[in-house]
Amino acid sequence: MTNRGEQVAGELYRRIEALVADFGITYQEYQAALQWLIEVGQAGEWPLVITLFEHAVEQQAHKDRAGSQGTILGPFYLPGAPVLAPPYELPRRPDEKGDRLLITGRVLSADGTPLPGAMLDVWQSDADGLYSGFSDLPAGILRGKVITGPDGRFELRTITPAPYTVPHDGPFGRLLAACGWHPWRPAHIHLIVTAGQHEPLITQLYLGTSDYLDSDIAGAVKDSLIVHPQRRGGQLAFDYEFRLAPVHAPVPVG
Ligand code: MBD
Ligand code: FE
Repeated sequence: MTNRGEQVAGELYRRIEALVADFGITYQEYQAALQWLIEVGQAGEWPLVITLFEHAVEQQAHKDRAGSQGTILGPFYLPGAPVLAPPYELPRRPDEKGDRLLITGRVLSADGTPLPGAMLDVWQSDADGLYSGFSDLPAGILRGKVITGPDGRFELRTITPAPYTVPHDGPFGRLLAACGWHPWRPAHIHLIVTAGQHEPLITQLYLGTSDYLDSDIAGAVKDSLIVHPQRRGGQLAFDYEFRLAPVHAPVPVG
């Protein structure tokens, strides 16, 4: 028996050998690929490139999990966002662009039991598709934590995010252009929902009006994650229920 590392690395090696043979890869193409790999590293774009494969791992990891579907974490999560105070509103600039958006909903256990005191850690881009901490946006903008009330309910005010282009002015963008792929993700809001005795739910909610729902460059859209905000007065609003998988305590032995 060989170990798992050898099995996986060995298979990767054989698949690349086969790819070179099948496509008749030339020395020129090999040199170009080598140069591209080096430049991805120099530009600090590996986290971005690797994110494009996260959906495959996520689907594998959670295929048998009870409760709501989740999706990928992506490269722009920052731990340590503040717990906000009610009435919950993600920190924004006074002149923040975008439609006002009210998100209401509940956090439940997979069997429907409400989960009071659950936490939603939320982050999103602004109306120009920029994330604080990874752009010139002031630190902490459009990031924060919300706690559910006694019946598992929460309300959060924010603004609608815009579709997002992954950075495409560097080596990653050159690959996209060479392949004829667009660099867009549909408009989305990221959340990690946690509660005691339950598995964290890492997810994203996608605006049903957004472009690119069928062609997300990150391959991370699922039908159950698409929401359809309705106009209510001066704002958009939608409701969503998150159902978390219980963690089963190990059966004590003896
Ligand atoms: C994003 O905002 C994102 O969520 C992912 C997965 C990849 C690039 C940018
Ligand atoms: Fe994102």
